[in-house]
Amino acid sequence: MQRPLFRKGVMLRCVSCGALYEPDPKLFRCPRCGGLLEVVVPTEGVSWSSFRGRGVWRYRSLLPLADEVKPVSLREGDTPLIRCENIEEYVRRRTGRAPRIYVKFEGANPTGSFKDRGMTVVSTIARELRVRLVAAASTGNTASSAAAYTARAGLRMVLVLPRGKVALGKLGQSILHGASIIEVDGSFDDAMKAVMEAVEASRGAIYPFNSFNPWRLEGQKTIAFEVAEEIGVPDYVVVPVGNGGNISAIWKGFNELYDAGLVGKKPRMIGVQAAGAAPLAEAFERGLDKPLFVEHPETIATAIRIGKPVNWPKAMRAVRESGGRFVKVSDDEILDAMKMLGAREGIGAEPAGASSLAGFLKLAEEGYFDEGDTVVLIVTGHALKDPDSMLRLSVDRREARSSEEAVRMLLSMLH
Ligand code: AN7
Repeated sequence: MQRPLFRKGVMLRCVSCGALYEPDPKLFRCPRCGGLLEVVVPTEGVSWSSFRGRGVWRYRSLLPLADEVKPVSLREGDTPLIRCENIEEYVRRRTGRAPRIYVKFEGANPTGSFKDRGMTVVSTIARELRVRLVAAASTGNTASSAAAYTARAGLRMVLVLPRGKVALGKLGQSILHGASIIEVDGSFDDAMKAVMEAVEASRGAIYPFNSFNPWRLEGQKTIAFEVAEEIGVPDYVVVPVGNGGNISAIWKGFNELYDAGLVGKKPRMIGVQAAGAAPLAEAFERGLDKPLFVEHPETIATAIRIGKPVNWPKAMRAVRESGGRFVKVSDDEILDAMKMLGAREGIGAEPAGASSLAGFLKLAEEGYFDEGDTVVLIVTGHALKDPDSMLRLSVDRREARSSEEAVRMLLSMLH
């Protein structure tokens, strides 16, 4: 007999019609209505003392995999939660109010983004299932992470990328970790469509690592667990949104802590989108409950250059249920936030990662936050992912024709 893959009591639930199913690692759509599925994990008997070790697998008692299954892991998670007093001071001077600001620095994960939290779970499942081929569409970070984890698991990986639109570091990582790469002329949404169709046509032989695979989001929900364990439940969590998987995973994490009786409140979730790729933020601002898909999304934050977010029902629910909101930010606001994190706090964010600060600053200027509120900004990816965006920032930068001239320049800088 094969050993069980999942913990006892784990189920799949359709987020549209509520139908419940036995946990099938290859079921990605509700057979009844076609809706997205979410994993239901039993929370009875889970206590703070049931968490052991470090990183994502510390929270194993709330993860769906059976205890006997050995994880494919790079020691992901356990990322720093950094108080940002310099930005607090800036906000206090600009607005007269000083919320407490923390950055959850997901750039500190093994491949430099939050994706690693999900990939440790799905690559473990794929290895247990001995799948023939793993596929993922990506704006870059899913690719980097999936390539690394499948390499470690001994699985074959093929990435479908929008040609010419993936940041340099991410493309380099994908090559480094030995994945096959298909570069498609089109957007991320075209790449995603290709992966979904191929998964369907292969009848389960191709296993998808994109976030419509609900098992991946189980790893990502540990962001909530780490924040709550370190500082309790904040008033607001600000999350960059592309496909909408991460914001819904974090919301799910806080709900599970609440259901387990480990915390007594939930945060408001704020989703940030780039103005040129804002199907959810635009819809929210107009009071619609369906996204306004964008055919040709464009933003410097290539990680979230996504016009048709597959997880939109989950993302919309996270924001509405929590009493939060969506907000959109311009590319200039994103670059300013990236510079502020880098030059005032020493935190290196890629543009999409800095968009959480950009969204926060925009709302802070509108008086959205109160004195004493605690706000956690999720900085989703590392600056080194996207060297070109760093080189666009301005700084005092001079050329010296000789070392003597460099000496004169150095000494002149004392004044
Ligand atoms: C740095 O890699 O979609 O809302 O294909 O890389 O869960 O999609 C990346 C997404 C935010 C958005 N910040 O998260 C991909 C991809 C960074 C990201 C997001 C992404 P979701």
